[in-house]
Amino acid sequence: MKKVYFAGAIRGTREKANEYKKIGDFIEEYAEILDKHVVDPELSNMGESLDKSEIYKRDIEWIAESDIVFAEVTMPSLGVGYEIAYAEKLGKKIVCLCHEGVNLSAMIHGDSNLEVIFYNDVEELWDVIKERLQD
Ligand code: 6IA
Repeated sequence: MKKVYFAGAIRGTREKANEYKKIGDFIEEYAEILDKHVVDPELSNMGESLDKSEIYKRDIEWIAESDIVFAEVTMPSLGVGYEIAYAEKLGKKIVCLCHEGVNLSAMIHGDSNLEVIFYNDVEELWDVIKERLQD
């Protein structure tokens, strides 16, 4: 079973937390999500109550351990941008998921190492997520 790192805004905003949950539930039918807290809608925008350097260390270890990174990039988040760049340096496969109509940063949309998929409803993502988990 593939290991997935899921990046989604925490401090930025939890506005899309319900969508992270739906996407996370779908991914979990086919793969293991290492950082399950990000897809937990109960997580407040203060994040987990772990020490910040422990969170950092654990998250970058999980990125290194993952086979693929899915990053929900609809909402601006410093942490998500950092994680994408970190995963790219490790040569990870990275799939960015973004709501249609968002003026996405050129540092994400302009990076040819990243795949960016635009969607209106999360259901539109199921086929592509399944495919990427099978590659
Ligand atoms: O800048 P953001 O908080 O929006 O960054 C979100 C991204 O960074 C997510 O993909 C997470 O994997 C990671 N991340 C950022 N903060 C945390 C966190 N608690 N717990 C787990 N993962 C995190 C933050 C609060 C803590 C300093 C007490």
